[in-house]
Amino acid sequence: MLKIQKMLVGAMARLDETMVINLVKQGLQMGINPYVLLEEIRLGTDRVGELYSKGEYFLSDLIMASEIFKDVLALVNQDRVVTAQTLYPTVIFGTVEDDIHDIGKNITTGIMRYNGFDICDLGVDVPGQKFIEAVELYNSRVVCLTGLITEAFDSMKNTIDLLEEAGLRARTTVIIGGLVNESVRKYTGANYWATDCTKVIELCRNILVTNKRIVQSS
Ligand code: B12
Repeated sequence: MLKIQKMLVGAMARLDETMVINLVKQGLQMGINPYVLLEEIRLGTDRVGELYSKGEYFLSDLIMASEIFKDVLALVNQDRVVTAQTLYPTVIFGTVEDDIHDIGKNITTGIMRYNGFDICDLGVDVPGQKFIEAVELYNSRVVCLTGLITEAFDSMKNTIDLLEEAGLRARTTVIIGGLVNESVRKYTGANYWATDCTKVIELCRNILVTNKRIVQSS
């Protein structure tokens, strides 16, 4: 790993905004993939979360972490050309009910749009019924759910149950992301889980182009 990347993790964990921004600028000038830089910053936010859990950081520090992340995203997106033409059917995306974390969602939808996916982003704290309405409206085959707090797992499950009740489950693939794992996938009934936002591109291509669902090995 390059020195710059290691330094990014530490700078984010210390919430040193000036340092984070300078390192990102340097990284971009060196031609490092922006998403590699974002991933290091994400690792730094994990450290922020740990310190918050231990009572060493406070809510204001979580807010600071999200502000730094937003500034970095703005910097990274500054010179990006948005893909004009979308290549695939609409993917429905949202942070589930009771949860307002949206940084990971915004990064993932950004990457997907850049790769030619049309995204209907429902925002944060989205009630299950809104996802159902969007699936019906866009005739979508993929729903992506973000959740970072424990309460989000029930909201994800509820959303998937509602898809079932509406008779839409069989034709809809549900991918969950955020602070999730295989146990959460099983609990919620989702088809896939991912914490690496780049994986979603391959998954969605398989589903939308070849109409193929692969069995997830975690
Ligand atoms: C920043 C932050 C906040 C910000 C959020 C700002 C925002 N606009 O998003 C603010 C300050 C608002 C906040 C509030 C709260 N937070 Co908070 N927060 C965080 C923190 C530090 C970082 C989260 C983050 O943005 N990470 C960076 C992004 C890039 O990572 P990511 O979301 O995981 O996304 C990546 C992947 O998961 C993936 N991805 C994301 N979505 C999807 C979807 C799909 C389909 C796919 C494929 C991939 C994918 O792509 C991304 C890039 O790789 C985490 C700590 C942590 N370890 O995560 C705590 C954390 C999530 N928060 C926590 C808590 C407790 C709270 C509060 C309850 C605090 C409070 N007392 O009020 C509230 C909850 C509010 C609510 N109802 O949602 C806990 C949750 C614990 C739990 N298990 O429930 C954590 C884990 C901190 C901790 N260790 O205690 N928080």
